[in-house]
Amino acid sequence: MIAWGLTVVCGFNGKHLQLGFSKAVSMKRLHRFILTAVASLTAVSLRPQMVIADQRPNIVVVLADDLGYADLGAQGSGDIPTPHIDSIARAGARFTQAYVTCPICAPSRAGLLTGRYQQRFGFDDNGGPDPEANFGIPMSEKTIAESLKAAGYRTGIVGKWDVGIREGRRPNDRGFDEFFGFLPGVNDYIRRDKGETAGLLGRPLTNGRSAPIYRNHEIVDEPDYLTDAFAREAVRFIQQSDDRPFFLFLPFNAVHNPMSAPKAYLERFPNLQKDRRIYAAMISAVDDAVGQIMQSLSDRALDRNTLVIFLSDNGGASGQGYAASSPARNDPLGGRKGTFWEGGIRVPMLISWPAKIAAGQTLSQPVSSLDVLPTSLAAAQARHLSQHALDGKDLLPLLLGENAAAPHETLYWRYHRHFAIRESNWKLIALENRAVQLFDLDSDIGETKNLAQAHPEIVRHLRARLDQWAADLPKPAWVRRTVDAEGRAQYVPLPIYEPESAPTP
Ligand SMILES: [Ca+2]
Repeated sequence: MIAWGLTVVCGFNGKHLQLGFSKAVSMKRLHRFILTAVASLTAVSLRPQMVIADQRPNIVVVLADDLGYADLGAQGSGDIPTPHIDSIARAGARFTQAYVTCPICAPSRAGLLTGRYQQRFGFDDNGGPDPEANFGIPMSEKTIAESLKAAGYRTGIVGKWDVGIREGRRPNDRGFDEFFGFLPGVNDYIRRDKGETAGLLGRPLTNGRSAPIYRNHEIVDEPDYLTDAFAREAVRFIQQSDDRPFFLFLPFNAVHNPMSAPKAYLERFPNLQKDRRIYAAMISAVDDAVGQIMQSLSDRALDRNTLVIFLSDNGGASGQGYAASSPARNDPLGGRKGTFWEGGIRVPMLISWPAKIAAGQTLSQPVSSLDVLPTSLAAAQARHLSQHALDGKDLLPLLLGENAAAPHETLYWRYHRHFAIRESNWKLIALENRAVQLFDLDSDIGETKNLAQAHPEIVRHLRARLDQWAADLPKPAWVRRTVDAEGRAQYVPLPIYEPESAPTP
């Protein structure tokens, strides 16, 4: 690959803006050009065309599913080593207070992909088992992939889509050039007939619920353990990179139910009990996948100029009711997936970009999955196609050490008629038909002491902020339903409703 040209670097408020346009000229293309010129016996003055090397970074966003807050080496896990995922933190920054916008999968992913609170477009809930007409990110919203594609990026997604089933709402319809993965929120990790030979342990889904694996619009046969298959396809996407920078979104379904892992990963954890062992093996497979991706970037000398973001779509699903089989750990946080306590919405978040971001940072400013889009677009110097105001913030000033101020004054959550809000050290949770709860996260990260009665003025202030935020929101565009044995639609409650979910007042 030969690139002639120059890079234009200019200051923007003393910041990091780099303008790059262009295309590198491949040897193949140059060779073809020379042959054509000679063959035509035309006198050609071979003069390198003046082009400008594209300095924009590649962007890789890795999203784990239901990962426990404590279940990475970088987060202090003592029994699940994750050296490859940890390497992102070592090479860049680890956020200790990163939030997602919902404690369940699909709404959280919709917020990340649009940079806007998903409630602004009625995406409050997961979809049901059927491809409901309304389910998905509406076309009135623009995704991160649509904007990066418009800016000249090659875009790919490998993994669990979960934000639209029907035609018109699928990855190839929403800005992704290439899609490998499945559409709904849950899937088996291995084809059932392959389970025995692969040494699969754990709990496959019931018959008939496995979702097809797609390569773009075609259903393909996938014999490998799904996390391994996603690693393979992510590496393939990187290896096929061309003159353009790329955006690779890698939303794993690991470590979501059903808990299952092949022997090769299970054997790494001989001393763990069964459920924790399977869960650890599933994380270890994700860690291997991240390792393969980082190696692939390194092999192509792309590692320094690639922005890598790792986070989970919600907290670990450990405990009673919702996903009892998941032995995730969210400590020291209280609550779990499906709740507004920190264990449901605070997630590990790691960001590296060795060419720009200093290594080894630990940042405690509250940030959000909403920030992935504006941060990525800022790094890519790309304009967002949406006409709507973003809720996410560009984290580059914070990551580059230019501005240590917390990017968000307030963070909000809504799930149907349940709400939460965080402002400075205060967190208020207002669940329907339940007494309001107020926690001081600085002194009580586990949310064990309800201070609502001790600080009525703070409760009033936060309620007013919540009301103000919620006033403009539409109603949820659909309600998640399932069908009972007699074919009747039934609402699927989340544990956010369960009285036992409540921490001790
Ligand atoms: Ca999830």
